Amino acid sequence: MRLFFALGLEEGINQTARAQLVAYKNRLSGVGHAVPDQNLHLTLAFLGDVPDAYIPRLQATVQDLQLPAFSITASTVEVWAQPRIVCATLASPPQALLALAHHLQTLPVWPAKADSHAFTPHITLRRGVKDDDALDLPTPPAQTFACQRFGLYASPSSSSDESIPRDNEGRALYQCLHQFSLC
Ligand code: 3AM
Repeated sequence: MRLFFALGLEEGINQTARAQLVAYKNRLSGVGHAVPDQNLHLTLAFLGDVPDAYIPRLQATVQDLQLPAFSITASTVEVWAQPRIVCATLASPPQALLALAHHLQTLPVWPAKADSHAFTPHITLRRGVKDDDALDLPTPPAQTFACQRFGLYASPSSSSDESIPRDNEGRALYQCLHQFSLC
């Protein structure tokens, strides 16, 4: 299964912030295509294809991490050429977020896929952005999210996979396999 750890940003206290970010994402019509509302997340570590037999050990290892909760403020928007996305970014990522991501990227049981880019926390809002799409994006309203838990998510390995859940527009949805609490 193709797996990644992410902040789902779905804690009850985040409802207003999440709704505002969703509204902002959906307002940028004409700039690529919006990710489904339910898929909004901040990736902490992308593990790639993990054999099912490893998943219980992965969960047990992560369950034992005792790492602190924190909050993040998404206040800036960026357009990245590779991959072609619009994303919300953090002006100052907290140290606790960077430490959590580092732990999850370096688990001995299944280290994350090496990435040529430095880890830059971001929330993908739209994909398939073209070069001249993204000029003059409106500034997003700054949104603060409490991060009290994170999840292990499965993403489809191929767009034609018929077993994966989809929204009512047929877009593939990530599946949260397990949630982990921060202290
Ligand atoms: O939406 P974001 O960028 O947070 O980009 C993919 C997405 O993250 C990322 O994993 C998340 C769920 O699919 N991803 C996919 N393939 C990747 C790869 N080979 C990857 N990240 C790093 N390396």
